[in-house]
Amino acid sequence: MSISSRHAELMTAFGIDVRGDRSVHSPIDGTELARVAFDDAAAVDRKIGAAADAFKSWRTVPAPRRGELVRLFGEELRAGKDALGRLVTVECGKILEEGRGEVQEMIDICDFAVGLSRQLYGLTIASERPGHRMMETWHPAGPVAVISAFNFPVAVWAWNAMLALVCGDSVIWKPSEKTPLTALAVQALFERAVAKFGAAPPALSQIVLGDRACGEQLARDARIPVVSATGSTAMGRALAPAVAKRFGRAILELGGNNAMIVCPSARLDLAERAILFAAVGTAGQRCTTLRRLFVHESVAEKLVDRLTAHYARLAIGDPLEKGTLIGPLIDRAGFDGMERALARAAEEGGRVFGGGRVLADRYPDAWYARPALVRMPRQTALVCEETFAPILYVMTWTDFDAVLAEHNAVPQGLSSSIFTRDLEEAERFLAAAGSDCGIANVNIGPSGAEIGGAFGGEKETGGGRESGSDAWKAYMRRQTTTVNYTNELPLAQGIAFDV
Ligand code: UN1
Repeated sequence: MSISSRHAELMTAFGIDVRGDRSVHSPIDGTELARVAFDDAAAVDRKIGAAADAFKSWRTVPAPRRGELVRLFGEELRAGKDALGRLVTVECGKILEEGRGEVQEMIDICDFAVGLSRQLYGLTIASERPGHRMMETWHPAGPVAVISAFNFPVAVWAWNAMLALVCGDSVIWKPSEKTPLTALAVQALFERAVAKFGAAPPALSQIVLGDRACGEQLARDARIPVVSATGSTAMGRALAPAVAKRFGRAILELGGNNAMIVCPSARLDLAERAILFAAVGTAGQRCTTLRRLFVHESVAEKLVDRLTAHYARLAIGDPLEKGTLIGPLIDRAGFDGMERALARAAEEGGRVFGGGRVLADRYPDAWYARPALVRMPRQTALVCEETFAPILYVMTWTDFDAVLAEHNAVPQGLSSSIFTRDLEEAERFLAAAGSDCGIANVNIGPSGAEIGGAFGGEKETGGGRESGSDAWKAYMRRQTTTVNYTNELPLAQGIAFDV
């Protein structure tokens, strides 16, 4: 049975129109799942216009009422968790457990956003003028574009869109061209919530399907004040100037090159589990994937031996099958990138364990790779690059200051972690001169963040923050107001201006 007929009922369940001209393939076995139609530039333009219209009425709906729509959507997600989680697995190849986890992440951000819809706090500020009140109010910003990547095809949209919706913004979503079906399924669930809600403006949240040109069109369009983009650093480098040129706001979540420092006092059993989940989970295709491991010399042999034993028997295979821990890479380009990196690692003095294609007989049109563990003599130029594949570079250290410097000596700054039971080491890692990343964890790995915290990172990761904490502020415009309730008109700074 071909996978397309195996999963036809998923397409039907979400009412996905499969009759376009662009093929969508499952990375599980390469067969065609559906065909979708891309939006041309004129269609994208019309959708932006519709989003601008939707914004005009949505911004006047009280925020707690906007939260009610998000609450209803959260209920649709709960009801559809299994089916959507399965579609995530089928379309992007992550294991079912993680596909369902991704939908859970959407549900979590819905709950967060519902609570937020009764907050969106401003400030009152002391005025220097008598009889004056100063305050700060957060207003809806406008249509928000969300450009998302294949590896988290639905959750990352939800982090952005749920905040944007309660903030009073409309949303235009350009999913990765590799994963349009999950986006269409989410849209179907969203429309069910809209139908129950009753009074949402049409085009409140829309999808545009397209490639790079479509993303660039969104970036250029001044009707979209906020563009949130997740993907490679190269993508961000191309997109951000287009947004900046028209003074839009870009929220960027780009490459990561996340590390872990393992100290002599670390609980190695916990470190081992954290390393495995973070390095080989999602087949190394998370922006938070662990890519650099710095192990103290005194525990290096022991830990690396244990890891090597695990790497030798990792369950690689069909991500829909129970027991599989590592599914396929998204496509051939992903696999080729991994091969190239491993060849270079060997040239730069690395000892490579693992790597290479597996299951090619069973899945000639899919790209399963054995995760690789690479002992590097030092942090070479290659190690400073992000290769979006399951490659873990292992290096040893003896001096804490030196390893901290090495840790920070890469262009990316997303996530980081330390395993230690030494309070000083932990605190130094978290201090101003410690990890320079947006996320810094102690005794857990760098991936698998909860939605309650702000998510994002520094340097080439792009500086954006999404999801929890006060990330919502990026989806609103700030207004400072001073009100005079007297019969005088004193000027600030005591300026006399008598006319
Ligand atoms: C991503 O890979 O783009 O922290 C997002 C994590 C997930 C999100 C990853 N919650 O690993």
